[in-house]
Amino acid sequence: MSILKFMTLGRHIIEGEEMHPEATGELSKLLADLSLAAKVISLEVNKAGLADILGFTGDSNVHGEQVKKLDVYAHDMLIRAMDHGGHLCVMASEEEENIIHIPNRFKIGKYVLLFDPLDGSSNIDANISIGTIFSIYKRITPEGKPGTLEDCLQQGTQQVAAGYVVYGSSTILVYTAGHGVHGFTLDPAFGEFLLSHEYIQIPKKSKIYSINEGNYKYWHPGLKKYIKYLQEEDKASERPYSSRYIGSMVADNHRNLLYGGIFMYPADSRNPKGKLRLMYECDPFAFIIEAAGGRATDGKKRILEIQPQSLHERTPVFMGSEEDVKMVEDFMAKEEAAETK
Ligand code: AHM
Ligand code: MG
Repeated sequence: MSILKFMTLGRHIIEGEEMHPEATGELSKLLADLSLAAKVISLEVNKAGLADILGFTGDSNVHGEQVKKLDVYAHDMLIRAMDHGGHLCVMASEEEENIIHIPNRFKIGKYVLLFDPLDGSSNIDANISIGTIFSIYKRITPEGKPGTLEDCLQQGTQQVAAGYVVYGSSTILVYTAGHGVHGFTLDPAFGEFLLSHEYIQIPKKSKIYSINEGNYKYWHPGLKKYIKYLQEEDKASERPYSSRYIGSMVADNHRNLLYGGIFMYPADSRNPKGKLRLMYECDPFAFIIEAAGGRATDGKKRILEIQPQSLHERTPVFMGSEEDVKMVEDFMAKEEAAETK
């Protein structure tokens, strides 16, 4: 990886918005506020082994899972960084059951922010990469008033920007605002995100699959056949594939974006909707992966076209290199067709 042209994230965002004469600069400021939150969270994540911050808080989140202190920290930090900029009308976080209002004392803006403050947090104690995921929409309710649940429950196609920050061997922020997918590496000395991955394009076909194979027994028969197919030997189609599963979707998808790959969190007989959340995890990644030339579906339907019914709903997901995602869809469709005969 080389740092390109000493282009800071701030300048890149402004130049991107300048390509649209109608732009007000508000989105740029919103993204700049987000990058500040990312820097602060990154600092805290890097100190996790030193500070007395590891371990459970003892609380559970809205999904009944135990919450680690860093999740809470990241959630609070994002709210603190974003609630007073004057650009947002409402927020929602994976860590909070209801929508998050902008306090009365601050200006109400026209954008909506949804985020997963720290995804993959079960990995924190083992020093494995984790990440922040965000998604930005324009409000659909009248301006000037507080935003509502309706503003949050929009189809993923309506996103105006989405991104993620991966806290790994370095901290990288990747975003798209409609003109390509770009990655910026945080220089810890300057405290600046510098352009390191310009116009990321995901390879159309890959040699990597990411799925929790421990759940094999519970999968759709078509998915079982697909995974077995990937494990067979065939030079022409570059099989067997490699299996890579970090258990942290930000890290798995980041690698797949760069090298090619398919990431799957399917429905199974125990969890008919899968595990991952449509609004905080799947929609933003679907937006980024499609913008990079990839594909993201629930096995049948485009993730971005799913109409959310509730804030924390889940969806099965297959995303990454286009040909690989199409192939798993074909395997499952064929199996279903055979079953209905
Ligand atoms: P989280 O939001 O509670 O951190 O869970 C999401 C994470 C994803 O990052 C990851 O892909 C998945 O859960 C792993 O789940 P599993 O351990 O069931 O394979
Ligand atoms: Mg999550």
